[in-house]
Amino acid sequence: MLTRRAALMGAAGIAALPVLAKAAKAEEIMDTSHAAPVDLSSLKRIKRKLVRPPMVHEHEQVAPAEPRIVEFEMQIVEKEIEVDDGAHLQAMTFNGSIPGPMMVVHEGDYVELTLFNSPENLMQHNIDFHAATGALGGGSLTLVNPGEKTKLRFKATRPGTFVYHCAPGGPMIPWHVVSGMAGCIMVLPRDGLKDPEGNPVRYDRVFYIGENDFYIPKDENGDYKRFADVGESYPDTLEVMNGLIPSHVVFNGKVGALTGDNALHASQGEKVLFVHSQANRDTRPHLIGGHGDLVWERGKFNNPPQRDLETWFIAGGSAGAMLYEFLQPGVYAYVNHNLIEAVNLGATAHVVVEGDWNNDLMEQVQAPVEYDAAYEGKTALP
Ligand SMILES: [Cu+2]
Repeated sequence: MLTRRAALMGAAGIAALPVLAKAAKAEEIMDTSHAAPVDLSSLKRIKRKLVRPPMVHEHEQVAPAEPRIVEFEMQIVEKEIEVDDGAHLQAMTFNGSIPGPMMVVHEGDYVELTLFNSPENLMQHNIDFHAATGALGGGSLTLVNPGEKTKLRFKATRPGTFVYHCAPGGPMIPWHVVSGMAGCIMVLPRDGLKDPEGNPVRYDRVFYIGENDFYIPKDENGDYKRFADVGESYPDTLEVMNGLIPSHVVFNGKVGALTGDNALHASQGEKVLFVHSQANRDTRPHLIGGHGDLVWERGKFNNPPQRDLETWFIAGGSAGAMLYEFLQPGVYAYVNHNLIEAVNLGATAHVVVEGDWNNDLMEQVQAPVEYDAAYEGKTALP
């Protein structure tokens, strides 16, 4: 382990040194070994295998029984990804994906996560759950060196969608987050979601959209720089990060991750729950051609959802949820409605919906055709 850590310090440069020292100290302060033991032996255990976003693992919308201990495993993977043509990011990821996989439990359940920091990695990592209580969201109990694993259990006491992210200390925190280390957990009410009147709400599918701002440095010719590993990428990336102007703003790790051949699919009449997280920066999702039927803008299910929103707000460091029943077939664009970020920087997804067109909701009464400007159209002007 010492060799790995020494290698890391060499690679990341002296800038990272005090930060690592600080992180290690925080870990030492958090000694919980003298706390009274808790007996959870009567609780049922269930294992959930995490899947790659935008998909979400199998789960019940209404909890079937008493609270359970829900076991998850995640592996931290540092790897290079191509965010756009010629734009490579030395990424840090939960389970190899950006965003990290979405976890689903019910209020009152216990989340038990085994976190593996792969021996091929260079960095220390941990996990801070916004859904958890104490120890910096679990961050100060989960700091692992490359080649180490740890297991954390926390009780999911508040229903809602919550971000989780890596937070190993000091400037490592924003860097790991904007390198991809963030995901989301959804804690459902035990009896499922409800509309503003308290009536049960069910969804037919869930899509998990994780939005990221990336800060990829350029060389003197204006080309994106490519680095040998995360450590080497740090000093230049830090400079771009501190300018607060992202090179990319994307959904699910790269430009085009959810468009074209990678588009999301749904059917007319299906109710789709969109969970949207942004761990670092504010955003404003909008479904072009649709609406937010029910929107838990701040993602917390004890608050009644808002109806019929056109655009909603996800505060940086949070996850929100929106439910929409698709009424028309066709291609919908789900965007960050800062349209520069959506179109020029990457934050766009497509939803392809199968079904039969409803002329009552919309009809093309006249297809585009040339007209005689000498006679027509004049009366349209004021
Ligand atoms: Cu990390």
